[in-house]
Amino acid sequence: MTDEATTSPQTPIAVASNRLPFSFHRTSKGLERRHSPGGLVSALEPMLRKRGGTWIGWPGIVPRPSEVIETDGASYRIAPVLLSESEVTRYYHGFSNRTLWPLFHSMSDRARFDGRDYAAYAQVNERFADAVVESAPDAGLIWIHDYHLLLAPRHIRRRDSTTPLAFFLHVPFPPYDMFRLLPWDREILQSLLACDLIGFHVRGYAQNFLDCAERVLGARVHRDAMLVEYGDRTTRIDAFPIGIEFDVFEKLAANAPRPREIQQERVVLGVDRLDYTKGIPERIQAFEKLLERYPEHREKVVLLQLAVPSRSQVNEYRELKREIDELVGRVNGRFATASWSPVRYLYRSFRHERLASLYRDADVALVTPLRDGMNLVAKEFVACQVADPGVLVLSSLAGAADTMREALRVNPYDVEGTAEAIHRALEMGENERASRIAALRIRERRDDLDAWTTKFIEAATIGPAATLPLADTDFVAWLGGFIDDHRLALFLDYDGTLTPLCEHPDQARLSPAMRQALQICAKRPDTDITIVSGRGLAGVRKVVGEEGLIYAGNHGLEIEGVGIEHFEHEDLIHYRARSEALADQLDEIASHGAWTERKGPTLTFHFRAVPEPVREGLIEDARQRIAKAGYQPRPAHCAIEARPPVGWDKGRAVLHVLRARYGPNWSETARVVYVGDDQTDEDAFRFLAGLAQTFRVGSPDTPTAASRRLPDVDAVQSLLEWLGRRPEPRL
Ligand code: ADQ
Repeated sequence: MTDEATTSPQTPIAVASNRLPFSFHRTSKGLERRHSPGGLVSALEPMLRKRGGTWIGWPGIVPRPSEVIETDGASYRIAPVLLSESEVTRYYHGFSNRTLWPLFHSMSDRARFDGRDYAAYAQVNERFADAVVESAPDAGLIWIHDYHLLLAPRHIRRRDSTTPLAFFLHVPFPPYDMFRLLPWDREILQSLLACDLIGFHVRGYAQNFLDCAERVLGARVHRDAMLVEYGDRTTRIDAFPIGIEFDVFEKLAANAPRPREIQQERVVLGVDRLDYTKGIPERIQAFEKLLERYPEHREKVVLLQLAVPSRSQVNEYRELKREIDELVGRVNGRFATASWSPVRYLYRSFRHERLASLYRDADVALVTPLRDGMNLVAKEFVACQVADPGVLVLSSLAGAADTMREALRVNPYDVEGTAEAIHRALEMGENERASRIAALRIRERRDDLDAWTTKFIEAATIGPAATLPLADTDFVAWLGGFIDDHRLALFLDYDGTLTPLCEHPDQARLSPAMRQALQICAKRPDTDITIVSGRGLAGVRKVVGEEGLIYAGNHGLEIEGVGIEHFEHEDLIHYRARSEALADQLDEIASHGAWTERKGPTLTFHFRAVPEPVREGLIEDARQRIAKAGYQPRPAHCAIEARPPVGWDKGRAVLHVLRARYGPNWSETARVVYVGDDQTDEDAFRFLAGLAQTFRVGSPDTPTAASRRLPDVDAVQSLLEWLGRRPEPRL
């Protein structure tokens, strides 16, 4: 893909969303292509039509062998992603619409968590990612849309590291307390943070995302600059409130004939996809309350509710339809007269021309979702007010409420309050109506769809955001309150943590600056340092060479140092001789630069220098020999450790040090910080979860149980420097 950092307005864009702008339906005459309903398509189709590029998406049907998915006729390329029936069930109806949709709308009681749905979702997302990379090699920007494709960015980034990659979420991003219900919260955040830019409708959602990145992943978050640093990437986070094609709706409204649905009564209009987030039952109840409280509206006002069918395979949606049918029946049964029915409910899709005339001629638009990313209906209504101005009643829980301040705000759960707002809207004088609508129209005309896409694309292609160097404020935020007035028990791995990883362990030396930082910490009377290494005890002592520390060698099987008695795991005695014999056996296969490090009761088989083609075979051979000798083969950095199966690891070693040093109630005395970069440090991270602040050094791609990450050895040095100069506690 292109290397260019910036994108001219003509640069083709790859857009990926669950749905293509049209979907296919099986009819007696074969497959029929229909415009896809919903806000996302309304938003993106005009943009691609104008700019060109590729749209990657699912055509909405599982074709039979004889059926052809016809993708001609658009002014941009279409790349369909085909799904099997079971993928549609699990990825789309399942994880997307039964897990993410309700959860992201903060309706957790409706959310279902099923590992099989998630697995299918992950697999389908990978397929979308492949389709993006393969079908749009010329793209200057890859723009992924919405909650169906949260896991796509990470796969795309793996295959293409240079093209600007951006994500826009059309639904709300939930608060931390809601988001963390998701068993796959980390995976989703990690994937999104492969992007250069993540856009949300409003600032509140962006702030929720920042909270989650910080609290779930331990990422570094800059709230003022709206940046998230995670591993080696910095991602911009921002609010981009979506707009509509204002002039198109305005023109449609100016030219459309009077709709036959509107007769002599005054009209309160609702227009929605049939969805439980849209608050349709609550709205009908509010209208019922209006008629109850203000009888003067009877026979003079109707609620005209249009609902476009949506997700009818999902049970909740079928139930909702039944619920609405019953409610409409109840209200009509209660108030209808021979010449008037209060609620007119039309369950179908309308063409834009018809919608525009209904918006124009309605007296009140009732846009009362229980939660909504933005809500385009509110904006379309405003654009269509070209004649007698109507009144917009808007839910404060829609993203649109953030900017559409001049609307009458309601809490949709407050049925009485909503009834009052409808009454007020119906009674409002022309001057007030005109003033409110004029202000709304000025904003929506200015912040239209074109302005939105331009602003988003500009932000997405501005070039990578700089990573700010770690500052004291970061360490204060992470550790200040945690350590507070306690002693600090600091545990540090050596290779890859205090020194960069080297070809040969002998080359891994402490830099003078790192040594100085270590010495300053070690001198503090309130700090105890333990070096926990996979090296043998004598080896690690020698290479660090500092007095006044505790050393734990062989992953903590041997421990000695200030303030504690020498410790050696009781079973080790049986392994010293066996370890030598195993090392001899491994030496027999140590070709192509592989070698065996003898560390007393344990050993490490290094294969960093071994060329790829022979590596796999060699590793397998070594693993087998290690296992046969009664050791556990454990993966390490370009090496395999042979560990005695004695049920001991770095985690248990840390606990041993803490108890030996501070007694069984060590947590009253000391606060524990552990920093490591290796797979073997994961034992300590898991063990110390909840007991310590743990830092994993290195690539963001490696899964970790640590509470935070540090990008590299330099960051470890900054941490030590801060620990060395932090204020003395009142011990
Ligand atoms: P949706 O949940 O689909 O979109 P919304 O923004 O209201 O919600 O858009 C609905 C679209 O469908 C509008 O363009 C409307 O005109 C159209 N529509 C509704 N009823 C119709 C009917 N009976 N016939 C024909 N058309 C109908 C998601 C998010 C929103 C976000 C958008 C865009 O849930 O919060 O605003 O994406 O980002």
